Amino acid sequence: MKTVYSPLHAGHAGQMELVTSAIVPGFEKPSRAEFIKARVESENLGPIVLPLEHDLAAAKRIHKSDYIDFLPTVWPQWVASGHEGTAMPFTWPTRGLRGDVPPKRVDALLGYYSFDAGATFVEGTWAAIKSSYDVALTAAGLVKGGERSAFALCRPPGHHAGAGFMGGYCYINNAAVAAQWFLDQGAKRISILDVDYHHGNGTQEIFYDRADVQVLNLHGDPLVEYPFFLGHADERGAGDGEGFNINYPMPFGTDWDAWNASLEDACGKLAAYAPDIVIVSLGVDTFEKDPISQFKLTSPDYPKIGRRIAKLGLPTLFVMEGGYAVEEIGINAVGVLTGFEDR
Ligand code: OKP
Ligand code: ZN
Repeated sequence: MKTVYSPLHAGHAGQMELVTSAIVPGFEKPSRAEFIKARVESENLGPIVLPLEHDLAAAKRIHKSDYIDFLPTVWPQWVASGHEGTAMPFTWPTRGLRGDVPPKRVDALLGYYSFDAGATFVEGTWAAIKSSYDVALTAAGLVKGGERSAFALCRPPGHHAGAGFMGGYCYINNAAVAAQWFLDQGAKRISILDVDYHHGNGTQEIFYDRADVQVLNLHGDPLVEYPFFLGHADERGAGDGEGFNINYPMPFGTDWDAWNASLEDACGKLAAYAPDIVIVSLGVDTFEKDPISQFKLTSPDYPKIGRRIAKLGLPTLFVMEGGYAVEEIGINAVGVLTGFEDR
C-alpha cells in the first residue's frame, strides 16, 4: 500500500510536556514518524508520497470554525506577547466557570480551546498540524480513488481532539476529518476502529449523536487511565447515534488474548454495520514496552491485528495515532500493515 508522509511534521519538536510531577521533554517527538517511515522503506511496504495541500474546509466540517482559525495564530500571538519556550495551557473553564466568553490573551485562549496541557505549541507546530491534516486527506483520496488501503503517516496524532478543543498531543482529528470527507464524497456509512491504547475521546464526541459513523474504541479503562473523563462501556451514543458508539475499556496488564477478544467482538459489530470504508486509528502504544502505557502486546501481535482487519474485506484507511516506544514503533506500526497485506 502507499504511505502518505510529510517532512513538515519535524518542526513540531522540542516541546515540553507536563506529567504527574514534572515538566519533561515531550514523548510525542519527531523520531516517532522517522522510525515508522524508515520501516515502511525497509519492509518495502510501497511508495511513499507527499501530501497534496488542502484548504481547511474539510476540517471545519467537524471542528468549530473559531477553533480551527485559532490554531495558526497561537505561535505568532505567543511570540508577540513576549513569551518563548513551549506554549502550554494552564487554566480551563471547568464546571462552575464560564465557557462562553473567549478571553483576550493567548495563554488563556490555550485553556479555552483545550481539555488538558498535552497539546502544546512551538514555532513549527501549526505547519506540522496542517501537514498531518493534508496527509490524512491525501491518503483518504487514494482509498476513494479505488486503492484497497492507504497509510496516512500522520504526526501529530488526532483522536483526542474534539469539535472545539485540542488535548493529548492532538489538534485536528485526522481520522474524523477523513470520515466526514468520505461521507461528503458520497459514502453512506463509515466505521472508525480505534486501536490506540488511549480512548479516542475526540472522535467519540464528534460522532456521538450520529448513525452514519460507527465508532469502536479499544483502550485502557478511563477509571485509571488517561483521558480519564470519557471512554466507559456505558457510553453507547445518543439520539440517532444510539448504539453506534462502542467502547472496550480494559485493565492494566491486558495481553493479546484479552485484547484480541475485544478486537474480535468489535470486528463482528463492524461487519454487521457494513460500512463503505473502515478507518483505523492506528496507535501502537498497546505495546509492552511503551513508556506511558500499561498493556502487554508484543511485536508479533501487530501483524495479527492487520490480518483480522483485512478479513473484513473493506477499503481501509490507516491513520497513525500514538506509540511512544520509538525503537519499536516502526516494527509494530508497519507490522499491522504488512499483516493486512498478508505478507
Ligand atoms: C496520545 B495518544 C503521561 C500522561 C499522559 C497524555 C497522553 C496522550 C496520548 N504521563 N499524557 O492517544 O497516544
Ligand atoms: Zn495513545
